[in-house]
Amino acid sequence: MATKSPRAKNTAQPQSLDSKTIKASIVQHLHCTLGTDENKANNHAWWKATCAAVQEQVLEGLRKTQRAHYLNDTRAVHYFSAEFLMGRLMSNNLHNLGLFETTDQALKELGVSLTDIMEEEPDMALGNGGLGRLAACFIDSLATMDLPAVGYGLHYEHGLFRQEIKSGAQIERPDSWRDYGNPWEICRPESIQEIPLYGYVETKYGDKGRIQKEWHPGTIVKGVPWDIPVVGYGGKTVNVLRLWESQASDYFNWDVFNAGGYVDAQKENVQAETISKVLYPNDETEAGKELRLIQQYFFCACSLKDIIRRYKRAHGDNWERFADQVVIQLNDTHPAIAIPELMRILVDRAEMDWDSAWEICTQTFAYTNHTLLPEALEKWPARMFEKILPRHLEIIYEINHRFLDEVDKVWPNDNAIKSKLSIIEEGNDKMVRMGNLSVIGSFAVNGVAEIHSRLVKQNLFPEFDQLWPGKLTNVTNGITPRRWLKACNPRLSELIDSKIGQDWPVQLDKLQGLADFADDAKFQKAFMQIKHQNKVDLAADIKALTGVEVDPNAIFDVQIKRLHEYKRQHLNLLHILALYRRLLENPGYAMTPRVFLFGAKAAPGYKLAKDIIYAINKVADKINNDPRVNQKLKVVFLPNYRVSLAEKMIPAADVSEQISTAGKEASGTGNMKLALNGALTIGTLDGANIEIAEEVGDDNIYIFGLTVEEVQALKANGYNPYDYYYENKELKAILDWLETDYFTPGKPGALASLKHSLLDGGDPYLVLADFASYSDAHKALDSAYQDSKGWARKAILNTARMGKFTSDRSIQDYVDRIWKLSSCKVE
Ligand code: Z16
Repeated sequence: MATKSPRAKNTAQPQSLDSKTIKASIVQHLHCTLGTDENKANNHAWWKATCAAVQEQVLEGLRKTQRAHYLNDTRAVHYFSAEFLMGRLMSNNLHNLGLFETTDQALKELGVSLTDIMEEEPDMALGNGGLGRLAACFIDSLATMDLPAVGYGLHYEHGLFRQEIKSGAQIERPDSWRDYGNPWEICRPESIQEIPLYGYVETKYGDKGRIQKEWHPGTIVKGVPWDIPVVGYGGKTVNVLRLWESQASDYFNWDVFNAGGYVDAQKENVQAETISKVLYPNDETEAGKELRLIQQYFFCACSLKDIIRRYKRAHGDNWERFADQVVIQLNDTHPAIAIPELMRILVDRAEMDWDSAWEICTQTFAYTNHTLLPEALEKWPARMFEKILPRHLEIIYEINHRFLDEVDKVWPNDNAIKSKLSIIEEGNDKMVRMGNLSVIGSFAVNGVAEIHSRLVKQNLFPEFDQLWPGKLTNVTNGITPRRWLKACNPRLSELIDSKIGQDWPVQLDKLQGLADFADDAKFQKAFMQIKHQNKVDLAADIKALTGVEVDPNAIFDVQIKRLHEYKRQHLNLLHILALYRRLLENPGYAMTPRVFLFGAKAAPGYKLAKDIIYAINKVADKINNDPRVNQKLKVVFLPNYRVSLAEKMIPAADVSEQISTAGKEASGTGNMKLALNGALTIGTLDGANIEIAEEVGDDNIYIFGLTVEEVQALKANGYNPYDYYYENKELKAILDWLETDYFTPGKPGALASLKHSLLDGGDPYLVLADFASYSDAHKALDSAYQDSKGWARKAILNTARMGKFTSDRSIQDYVDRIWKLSSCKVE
C-alpha cells in the first residue's frame, strides 16, 4: 500500500494575474525585447515574448526566495550532478505559476496558439536519460516543497546529440539548444570562479615542522555561472539551477599558454573552452577520457567555491557550522572529485588539521548509486589523475591510507579485503575507484529502488555495509506529477480534478480516490475516451514524423528508454517477429491490432545497440508495408527520443514495456510515468517494477521472466542459449530469419549480429531464456484488452495507485533520512 505522502506544504494556484495584464506584457516584450510587432511576429517571436513575460514573474519569485533564504540563514541541499535533463520549461513554469490557463487565454485573444508556440522551445537536453531526468524531477520537488536547494552542473554548449534515422540507421547530429538564445537563463558574471588544473605540488616545511603543500597549477580556467530559475508548484519558492560554463582566463591565455617552459605540457592540455562544450553521450559506460575528468573537476570546484563564498558571507572563517549549513548530494560518482577538493580547500588553504577536515567532509557528502553494471563504475588511471590533479591524487592516497588502517582494525592482516575496499586498484596501471571513494567520503549512500539497494548492500559493497551498518540505505526514485501528468496529459488531469479536486499534484496519494470509480461505467468511458484522444493526437504526430499511419484503435505498446542490451529492446523485437510469423502462418491468428512504438538513442560507440536500432527499423519497414499483416501489426521507431517527445507518447500509451534482465535496471522512472498515465506494465521483477507491482496489485500488471535469484542460479549452472534455440522452434525460426535478406533485400546478414550476440555471444542478458515467458505474458495481456471494461478498470487502478512514486515522496525520504532539512516559506 502507498506510504504516507508528504504533508501539504503548498496549495495550488497562487498568483492571479489576469489575461489582460499578461497580454499587455507579451505585447510589450514583442515590441521592446524582440523588436517586432503583432503583424510580423512568427511563432518563434511569440514564444520568446511569452517567455520574457513569464520570466518577469519567475524573477520576482526568485528575488523573494533568495531574500527569505538569506534572512533565515537556512541549511540547504546542493545537488551535484553532471546532468540535468530539463526538457522544455514554458509549460512547466506556466503550470507551476498557476498561469497556464490565463496565458492560453491571453494568447488566444492575440490570435496565437499556446500549444503551437510551445513547440518552438528547444529541449534543454543536458543529460542522457534516467539519471539526468531524475535530477530535473528532484529540483522541481525541492522547490515545490519550499526546501532550500541549489542544483549544480555543467552548462554544456551541446546537449545530447540529435538523432536522425537514415535508411534505418542512427546518425548523430549536434544539438544546438542555445543557438537562438535561452530565455530562461541569467548569466552571473559577478560570481565567476577561477579553477586551477595541471601543474605540480610543492612541499614546504612551515613552523613547528608542519608540512604544507602548495599546488602550482599549470593553467587556470574561468567558470561562468548561468542560473536557471526552478519554479515550485504554487509559484512561491523559486530555487536556482546553477550551470558552469568554461572560458579561458587571462592567465590561461597569456601567462602560461605562451610560457616557454610549459609548451610541451600545454600541447596535451585541452583548451579551456572545450571543457563545457559537449555532454558525453554514454550512459552506463565509462569512456575514461581525460576531458571527462576535467569536466567533473571543473564543475565541482566551481560549485564548492560558490558554496564556500556564500557560507563565509554568513559565518566568516569559522568552519564549525559548515556541515550544519551545507549538505551535498552526489548524483552518482561523477561529482565524487568534490570530496578530495573539499579536503584540499580545508587542509591546504584553510590550514585545518586532517582529522577536523575529514570530519567536516564526511558530514557534508552523501552519495547516490544508480547502477550495478561494472562497465559503468568509474575508474580513472592514477597517472591521468596525477597529471590533471596532482594534489588531489596525494589527498586520495592519504584518505586511502587512513581508511585501510581502519579496515585493518576490523579485518587484521586481511589483504584480500584491503585490496577489494581500497580506493586504489593495484596493477600495471593503478586506477582510482570513484565508487569506493564516494562510499568512504560520505555519511550516507543510497540505491534508487528497494531491490537495487539490497543488491548494492549484498553484492556491490557488502564489506562497507558491515563496516558502517546503516550507512547504506534506499530511497526509491520518483517523478514529478506536475510535468508527467498535469502538464503532459491535460485531458486526464481535468477529469481527475473533476472527481477528486485539484490538489493531487502536490498530494499524489489522493489519486487513490479514483479507485472508487474504477468500476463506474461512465468514468471508465471518460477515462478510455481520453486515452483514445491522446492516441489520435499521437497518431497525427507519428504520421507527420515518419509518414506511417497507425490506427488509434490498436493497442499502443510503448518502449521508450536508452538503447541497451540489458533493457532488451531486442526481446521486444523478437516477440514482434513471432507475431509477424504467426500472422503469416495463420492469417486468422487471434490478436488485437497492435502498434509497437519505440524511442531510443544508442551511445554513438555502442555497435550492437546501433545494430538493434537498425534491425527495429528494417523489421518495421517490412511489416508496415506488408498488406497481409499491417491491419493487425505496425512497428514505429520514433526518431530523436527526448523529454518533449516522451510528453506526447506517455499519455497515449496502453502498454508499458519494462523488460530488463532482473537485477540490471536500478530503478527505472519511465515505468512510473507510463503507469501514472494509465498504461499497463509488462515487465520483469526488476528495479521499481517490483514496487509498482506491490502498489497496483498483481491483477493490474503483467509480470514475467526470471527473478534475480533465478538469473543468478541459471548463470551459476552454465547458461547455454543454444538450449533455448533448439528447444523452441518459433525462436529458432525467428533467429534464422534474421540471417536471411528478408528484411534487408539484397543484403543478407545485415541483421545477423543480433542473432550472433544471442547465440555465440552467450546472450549475457538472457533474452532467449525469458522469451517464452514474455510471449505468454503478451498473450494474457492481449486477451485482457478484449475485455474493455476489465482493461479500463486496470488502467484506472494504475493511475489511482501510483501516489508513492511522486518525486515529492522521494525528496521527503531524502529530507527525513539523509539531508535533515527544514522547509522555508517564502513571503
Ligand atoms: C543513468 O541514467 C542511470 C544509471 C547510470 O549509472 C547512469 C545513467 Cl546516465 C539510470 C538507471 O539506469 C535507471 O535505472 C535509474 O532509474 C536512473 O538512473 C535514475 O536513478
